[in-house]
Amino acid sequence: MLIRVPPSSRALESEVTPESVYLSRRKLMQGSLALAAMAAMPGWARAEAQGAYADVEPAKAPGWFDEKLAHAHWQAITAEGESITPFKDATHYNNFYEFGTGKGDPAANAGKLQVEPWTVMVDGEVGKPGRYSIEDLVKPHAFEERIYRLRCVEAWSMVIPWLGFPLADLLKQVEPTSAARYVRFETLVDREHMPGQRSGFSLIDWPYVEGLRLDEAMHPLAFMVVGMYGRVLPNQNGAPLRLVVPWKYGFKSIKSIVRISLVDEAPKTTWERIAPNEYGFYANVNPQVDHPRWSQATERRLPSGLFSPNVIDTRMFNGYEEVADLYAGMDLARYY
Ligand SMILES: Nc1nc2c(c(=O)[nH]1)N[C@H]1C(S)=C(S)[C@@H](COP(=O)(O)O)O[C@H]1N2
Ligand SMILES: [Mo]
Repeated sequence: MLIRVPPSSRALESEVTPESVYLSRRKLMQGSLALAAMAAMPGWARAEAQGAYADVEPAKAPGWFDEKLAHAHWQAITAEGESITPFKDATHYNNFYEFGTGKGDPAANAGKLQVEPWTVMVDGEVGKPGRYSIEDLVKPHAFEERIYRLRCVEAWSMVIPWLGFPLADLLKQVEPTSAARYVRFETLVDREHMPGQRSGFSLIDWPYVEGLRLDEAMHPLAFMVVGMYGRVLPNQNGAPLRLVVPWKYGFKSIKSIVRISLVDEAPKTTWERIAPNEYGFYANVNPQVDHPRWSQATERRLPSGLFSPNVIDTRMFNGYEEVADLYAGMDLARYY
């Protein structure tokens, strides 16, 4: 009888290698020797050393970022059994309509955006309103690395190692008043550097707006992001400061934030304004509630191609079921 031996599981190799390289590299960086060596490096070299894959483009990061990076808590949250999406895919297949609606437009057009200096207006129902420099917003918080699944409403997904700190910590810093019930976020408007905002045909009434209920915003998984893949955030991914809410569809994870307001009513969000029957305020990942024009039961995990479509089942709350308590008693088909 002929026994066929598969040639060293070639099919899996491309998926497994990046994660193992990434993780072993990350472990190395946690060693005290590596940390000491890194502290002596100039910022850009340190950024390169942090680059986990060969394809991570090094970048010069602002001082506030490098200082925090040296003390980051690596892999504070991991994604069990998942392969990390290659940096190249995470930075060249983007949604950021301010730079155009094509998936390659943000990478092509975001490079010229000025992200330094950067300020964020904090207003509304807070004890400490004001225009904060990004340095002052970041200073009190330690960086964590969190490897999260990102599920776009368009039924594709990635696994991305983010760097940042809990949104709850930022909110506590500015002291919400007892009247605060929702958090509203706004993206930069810059018609000169954001070509999508110059288009006369855009559906979007700028700025891009997103929002969370205050208890959702305070959930420990809600994350303020300033970096990814061990380096500063690329412009196309929402530099210098974005939100990442891993249990919700990607459009909730608003990029390049310039304003955070604590408010008493649910803000009207960009996608609700465009198509309220298709995109709701909650936008929790839910395989049982389909988009009116397509199923949400499965997703294409990137990288995916014609011959390896890599389709997987979508999980309730994108697999972050610890958030279920936030929605106890709510009809999630109605509050989609
Ligand atoms: N300001 C702004 N934020 C945005 C978007 C956008 O068009 N503008 N697109 C959203 C969508 S639909 C997704 S899926 C994620 C994609 O994030 P990524 O490009 O870092 O993967 O960003 C979200 N944040
Ligand atoms: Mo999305």
